[in-house]
Amino acid sequence: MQKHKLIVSLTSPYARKVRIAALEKKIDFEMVVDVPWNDDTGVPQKNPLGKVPVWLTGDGEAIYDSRVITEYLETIASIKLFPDNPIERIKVKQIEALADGIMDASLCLFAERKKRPKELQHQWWIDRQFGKVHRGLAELEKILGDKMYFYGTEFGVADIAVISALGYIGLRFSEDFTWSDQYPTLARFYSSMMRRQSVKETVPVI
Ligand SMILES: N[C@@H](CCC(=O)N[C@@H](CS)C(=O)NCC(=O)O)C(=O)O
Repeated sequence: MQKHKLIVSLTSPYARKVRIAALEKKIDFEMVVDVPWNDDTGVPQKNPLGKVPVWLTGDGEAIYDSRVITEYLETIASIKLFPDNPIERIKVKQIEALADGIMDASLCLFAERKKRPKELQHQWWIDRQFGKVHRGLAELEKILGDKMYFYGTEFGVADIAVISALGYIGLRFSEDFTWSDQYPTLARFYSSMMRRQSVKETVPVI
């Protein structure tokens, strides 16, 4: 059986989610950088959707979509990042889905505003995506309140997903959207999470 591998790009917030989870769980894995936007990418051979992250198990099986991978990792390591109780688990997965949705909208915004020529950009689409980001962040502020973690008293997948979403917004929109000024509760959360080694060492880089 070979070592587990994780195919990533270093800016992907979804890949960051999985990297943080695997580091927290102390899983021994090899990280392989393969940018899915490059012409020579091998990602579509592992994931027909052509997206990272992709987790390759020791048997060579490809597992994709970060939400599926975080569930999978729960089955191979004893350190837990989800509650066992199915109803409580849904609460965590709901926050993970919200953070992932903020990432989805942020990626759409990045593609529309930074990759599409200015004259072809669609303001209606941009406003719609910003609406999702702002409503999502406001909801996350409400959920966190004065707590330290998004669920319960221990660090888990909900925290990891929110960290990854916030890190991505900071990476892509630092010139015109300072999320930390507008969402101080999330800013307090992010800076306290930055003390964790897994969070520090996965900060996105261009
Ligand atoms: N729902 C997927 C989203 C993954 C995703 O969109 N990854 C981006 C990188 S941030 C990607 O690979 N995009 C390439 C493409 O869409 O062709 C997940 O959670 O893993």
